Formats: sequence, C-alpha cells, structure tokens
Amino acid sequence: MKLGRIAFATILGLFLVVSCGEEKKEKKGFSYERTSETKTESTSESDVADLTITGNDLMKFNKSELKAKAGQKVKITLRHIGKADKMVMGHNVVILKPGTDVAAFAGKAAMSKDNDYIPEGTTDVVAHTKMIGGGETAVVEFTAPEAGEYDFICSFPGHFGMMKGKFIVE
Ligand SMILES: [Cu+2]
Repeated sequence: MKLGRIAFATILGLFLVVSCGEEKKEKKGFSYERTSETKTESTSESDVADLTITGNDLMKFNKSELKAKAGQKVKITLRHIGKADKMVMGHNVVILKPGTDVAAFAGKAAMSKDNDYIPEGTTDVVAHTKMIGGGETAVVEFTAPEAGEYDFICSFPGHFGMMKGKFIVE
C-alpha cells in the first residue's frame, strides 16, 4: 500500500520532470493537482505544524494568522507568488518575541540589507525565513515557543505595515 503510493509518486515525479520542458500549462494542470494531493496525505502527522503562507507583488501575505502548539515542531513555507525581484519586492517571514517594538525592529531591519534585512545580533527574533523574490520559496523549521501571541512581519524596508500577522501558540 505504502510502496504503491511511493511508486505512484515517483512515476508522477518523472512525468513532471519529463513534461516540464516543452508545454508549460496544458499537461500540467492535471498532474500538479495529483501531486499536491499525494503530498497532503503523506504529511498529515499531527506533531508537525506544517504552515504555508504566500506573499505577492502587491505587498501582501495571504494569511494574518499562523497557529501552532507550544513545543510542536513548526515548518513554515513562504512562497512568493509574484514576479518582482527580491531587490524590489523581497519577502520573508520574521517571527518576533512578545514585547518587541515592531516598528523599531523594522527600522533596524531596513538598515540591515547586508544581513538579509535581519538586524545583526538581534535577540528579538524567534525564527525567520530568508528573503526571497518572485517565484521563490523559503522554508524555516523550528520548535514552537511557549504559548502566546507573537507578531510576524516581512522585514523588507517598508513592508511591515502591510505584511504582518500573528503567530499564535496555544
Ligand atoms: Cu515583503
């Protein structure tokens, strides 16, 4: 049963790789759907909070809330679904410790271009993804801290006003 599924996934994978080159859309609509179905099935372990959030060229996250349980493994996948370059419309997800002055943090982050817009030596950050541009994906894995509400933002200069939300640990 499990083997069958793996084989199926492998064949699908091969098919995708082979068909990827030429026709972009036609064939793939179907196979993409099947692949994502297989994926959700195989990652449904409840000890991992598998969270996905997207950012776009309009400076927006698609979610304002992310949830996990204290001590749980957390995997946050950030997908930039826009087309703009990282230098122009870069996005990341930065989770801040409770009590952090978000505006002050964002100000420091904006001046930390050389450090991927994370203030060097900061103690305000629980976890963060790297900064990405259109079409890219970034993943960060960490253990959920103690219960509480944590602000998350994109720390690209000027983005935190629009790109923000709460990481809620229960
Ligand atoms: Cu951003």
